[in-house]
Amino acid sequence: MATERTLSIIKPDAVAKNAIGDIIARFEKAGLKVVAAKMVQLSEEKAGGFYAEHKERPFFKDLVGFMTSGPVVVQVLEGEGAIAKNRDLMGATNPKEAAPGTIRADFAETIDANAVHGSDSPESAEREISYFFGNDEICPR
Ligand code: RTP
Ligand code: MG
Repeated sequence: MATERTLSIIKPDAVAKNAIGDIIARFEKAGLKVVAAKMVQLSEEKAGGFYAEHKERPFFKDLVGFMTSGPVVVQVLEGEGAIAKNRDLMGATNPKEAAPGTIRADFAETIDANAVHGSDSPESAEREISYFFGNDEICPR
């Protein structure tokens, strides 16, 4: 499998729980490398643009409200099959359906505040990484 990059966001609920380190440890233990990282307070515009694909969904307003409710940690993860590997580590969107031992099962309770985001395809990963990081902010390792 090819080396890939994916965008990960540690969402406001997990930051508020002081779980940043525990979550990043899971990525590193699974062989993913952090090649870019920053903490940011998203504006409504930035959060809405990030989730533009969901603009017409009933949950869009709540989603933007949640993502702007506190700071997030945005990272680029690199590794073999990084996109699928990160999604496996995250677990299902709804924490109640997430497999035991996944990040969402262990750090989240509701579908609205579900601890982490991860790109869902190579196309999303490319768009999402460039939405947050310039090339000079990514450190190949
Ligand atoms: P994410 O984009 O945040 O990594 O989550 P995901 O791929 O697992 O789920 P997605 O379908 O992209 O939805 C984005 C976020 O919107 C919220 N959501 N709420 N109430 C609902 O039915 C519903 N569906 C989605 C979730 O917080 C989800 O993470
Ligand atoms: Mg998604």
